[in-house]
Amino acid sequence: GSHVAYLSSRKITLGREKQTETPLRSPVWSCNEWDPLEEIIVGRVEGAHVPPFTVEVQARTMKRYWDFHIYRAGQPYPQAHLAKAAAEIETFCYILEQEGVTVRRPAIVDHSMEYTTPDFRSTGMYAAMPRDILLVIGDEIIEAPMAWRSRFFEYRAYRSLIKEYFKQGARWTTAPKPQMSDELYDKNYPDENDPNCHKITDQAKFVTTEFEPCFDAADFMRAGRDIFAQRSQVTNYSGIEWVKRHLGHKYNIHCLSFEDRNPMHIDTTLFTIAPGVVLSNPERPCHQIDLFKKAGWTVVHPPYPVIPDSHPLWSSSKWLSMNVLMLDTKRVICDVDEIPTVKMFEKLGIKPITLSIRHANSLGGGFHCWTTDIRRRGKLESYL
Ligand code: DAV
Repeated sequence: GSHVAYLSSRKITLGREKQTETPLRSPVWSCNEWDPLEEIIVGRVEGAHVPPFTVEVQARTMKRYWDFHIYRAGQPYPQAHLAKAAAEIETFCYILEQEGVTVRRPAIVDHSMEYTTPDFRSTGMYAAMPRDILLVIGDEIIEAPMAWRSRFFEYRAYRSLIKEYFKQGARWTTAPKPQMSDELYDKNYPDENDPNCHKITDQAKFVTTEFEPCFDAADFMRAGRDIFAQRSQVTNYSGIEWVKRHLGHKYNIHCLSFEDRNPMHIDTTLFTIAPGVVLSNPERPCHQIDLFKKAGWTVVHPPYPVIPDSHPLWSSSKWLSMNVLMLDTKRVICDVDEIPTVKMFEKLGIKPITLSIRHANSLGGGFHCWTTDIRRRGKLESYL
């Protein structure tokens, strides 16, 4: 009797020791954009739908693509184009695997389904850009609240993956769900042809208000203990404040601003590619660039993109050319046709691994947008 009791109490003690001394090693770990990449999520083309042309989508859409969005709202993107994009993304996954990276994919979800909340009604968009929605900080996955109504339920495509990572030891947070009621949007926001457009954006006005916190994960750029954020069309100040308070004293969140009339996602504007090296978009100067210079960082201005005007980019600028994916500080995935950018990396002593995802670019993202880090080998460090 006593022998059994002894064994079982010892078991309990051992169990406790195990919990405190060797916590589960999280499968999720990424602190910056350049540590050696081990595992990644690559987005999906399948099921992509054009979002309803709401005020927040319109604010970010170039006039030449308004008709496209108005006629196709709630419909699939052109099928022949999607087929090409899907093939490009399969090749991208294959190349990543060849480079030793484990590739995971979101689920296939019906984004055409209409949903109604007490505050709004919409159809969905896609699960193409995991960088927009999943913010990985250390061992934690944060699901961003988003700001487009068409992206409210986008997290669903990632839930089976996230639950798997959670079971294996990752931390998992979902930021406060916004209501996305009319108060979150400035319905009088001027479009790019409005003569008041420049005046208003110069006063730092955006299509989203401060009604409630909202942010997209892609408005954050990680460099260890320093994280760079921007107020954009989809990330408001209270959204940045939420991230700051949530992460606490271990991290410095720097709110940066740029010469950019229509900001959305920082990764075509400012990109930390290595310890002490930052790409800064020459067309969108950073008002706080001295922060990097004073810390001894090298500020590199990447060359202008060369993608022709004839190629449709329905939801982004051409600066996807600098939206690259670092496999480590010596290897980068970049666009085969963006030759000036390829040459820039070669000059920096970084080996370009090139391919084209031009049809996938049309959906609004480059290699960085199309992915999100799950695991990079490295430590949480201070580089600034
Ligand atoms: O430069 O238009 C593209 C969005 C990247 N996720 C731009 C931002």
